[in-house]
Amino acid sequence: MTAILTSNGAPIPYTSDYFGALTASDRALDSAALRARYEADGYVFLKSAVPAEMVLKLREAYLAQFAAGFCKDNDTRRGAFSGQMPQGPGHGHPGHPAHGFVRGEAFRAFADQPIFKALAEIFLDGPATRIRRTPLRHFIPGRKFASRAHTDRTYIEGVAADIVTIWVPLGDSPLISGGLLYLENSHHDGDLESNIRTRQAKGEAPTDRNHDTRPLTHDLKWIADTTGHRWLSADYAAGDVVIHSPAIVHASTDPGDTDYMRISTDLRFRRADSPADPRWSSDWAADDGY
Ligand SMILES: O=C(O)CCC(=O)C(=O)O
Repeated sequence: MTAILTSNGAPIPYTSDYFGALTASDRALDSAALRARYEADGYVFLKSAVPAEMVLKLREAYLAQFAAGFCKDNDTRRGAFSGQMPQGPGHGHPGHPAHGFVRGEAFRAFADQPIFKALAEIFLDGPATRIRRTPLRHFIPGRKFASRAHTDRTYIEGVAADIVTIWVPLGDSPLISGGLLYLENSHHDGDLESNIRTRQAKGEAPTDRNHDTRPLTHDLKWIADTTGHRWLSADYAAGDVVIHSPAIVHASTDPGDTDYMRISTDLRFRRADSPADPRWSSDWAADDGY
């Protein structure tokens, strides 16, 4: 493991001052115990929650949409990057494979499996409806591009108790390939977002995107130093999922020294009796502005 990681190019030392381990929960816990973990930690990390083979098949089906030569050795099952960038529209824009894939039968059938709804219903403590807009993320080694620190509630309307995200890595997703990180206990830090918003307004919060104030920052070291919270990481395997609260800050690092591509999806559910955010009622497109 390299001693310095980056996120959107901003460095963060890979030390115990900045990083800790995500704690996996036992799948055998009953609903009340899982809810208690969610309440306490802001996330529940479940190993092997869905069959790895099903996840790997979806990964393969997605990568098969790209032109020959994109995957190393044309091995769409493993999904290593050949070094040959795809031509055409940017990720998730109309005409890009991800745009068509989230509208296709294989992806919908995956997202609509009863296991995900059943998990959501545990954490929402009642009937859940899947939110249609479902981003497909794909990070290509060699590029300094990662998820910026943010909370989901910045992007989707609704109170925290009414919405839950199930983050599903589509394939293995170790830290070196940019697996998701959670800012420890940030969901319990009531002043965190407002403090950072104040600093953003004064121009004191580092950003690589002046036009977009929704992310808290791209600088994961700065936010850890500023808030006193560490980043929690895991070497996710195909089949693992993390259920997370709309109030927990999360982000990712740039892919490091690996050719393996991190692909994942965020399934979102709301309580069936809560209001729907109309912006999230269509299929995801990277240029939909939400
Ligand atoms: O996969 C990512 O990098 C971002 C995921 C995310 O923001 C989410 O699941 O809410």
